[in-house]
Amino acid sequence: MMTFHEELTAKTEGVEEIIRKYLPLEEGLQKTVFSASDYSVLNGGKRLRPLLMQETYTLFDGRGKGIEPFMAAIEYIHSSSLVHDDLPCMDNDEYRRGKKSTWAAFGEDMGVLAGDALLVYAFETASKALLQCNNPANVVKAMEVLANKAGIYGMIGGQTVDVELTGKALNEEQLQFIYNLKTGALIEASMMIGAIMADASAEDIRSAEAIASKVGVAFQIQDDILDVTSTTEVLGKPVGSDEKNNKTTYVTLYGLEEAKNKVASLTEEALELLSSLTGENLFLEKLIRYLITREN
Ligand code: GRG
Repeated sequence: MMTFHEELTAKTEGVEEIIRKYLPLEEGLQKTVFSASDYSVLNGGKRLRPLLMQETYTLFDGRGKGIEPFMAAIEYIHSSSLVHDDLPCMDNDEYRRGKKSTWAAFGEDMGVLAGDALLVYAFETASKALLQCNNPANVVKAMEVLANKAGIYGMIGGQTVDVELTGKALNEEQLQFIYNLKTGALIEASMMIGAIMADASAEDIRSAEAIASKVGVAFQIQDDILDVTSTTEVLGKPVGSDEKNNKTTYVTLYGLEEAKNKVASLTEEALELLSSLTGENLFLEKLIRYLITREN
């Protein structure tokens, strides 16, 4: 029997193939923007969001390849957000996943364009699910969730508040808002789309959203913890970036111990909700548990 880590590696490789398959070819007069986009996507992310999507799809008995364009699309959106997040006008980070960030490698202009390109290309890719699935209404519903959770009511909304309040002392409510939207929304989209494309009931889609919301906030708090406890080598980007950018995080607000406790309790709540569903997916349970112990 495979260990969890063997299974994780095998499944991540499968996801990697799907992400690669839908990427644009690096050709034509505009090839720089393709190169910058491909560079941003193909540099060794954990592929957590497409993995969560795939496993939620399986949990709700999803069959067939209709989920694949959405798995690629969610990773393109995630990559586009990282490309823009690293820009000089945002976090001004020159390294990401152990390599030059996109703007540092291709210039600030191409960084802006590659982020834009990936965001739009994600929707072009998602629309291809129509050819691979016999329920077009689910594709439209999944695309709406993708746009909603990535956009002004989701990630971009969260980033707006984050940018505007950087350097100010935040209260718990403001911090919750930022974490729910900036990080939580895309993880919610991942699990909801898995459920939608598996033709799950409205109630099950709501449960997937609730589970993902807890996983998303726990994931962001873990990110705050690693910014303080990890090393640049392990993390692939400079540690101490929150302090450098004068950011209030869960760790600065409540301390390391309390932050660790919060990650653990949110994870338990997510797992409890997951176990109350009819279907079962042991790998998904382990994946959610792994997120607390992850080191990068
Ligand atoms: C262009 C869609 C778009 C948005 C622009 C910049 C921005 C608005 C949003 C930034 C959102 C952001 C950077 C949230 C942080 C989320 C987070 C914890 C990212 C780290 O994710 P991992 O650990 O990264 O999954 P890997 O490298 O494994 O992919």
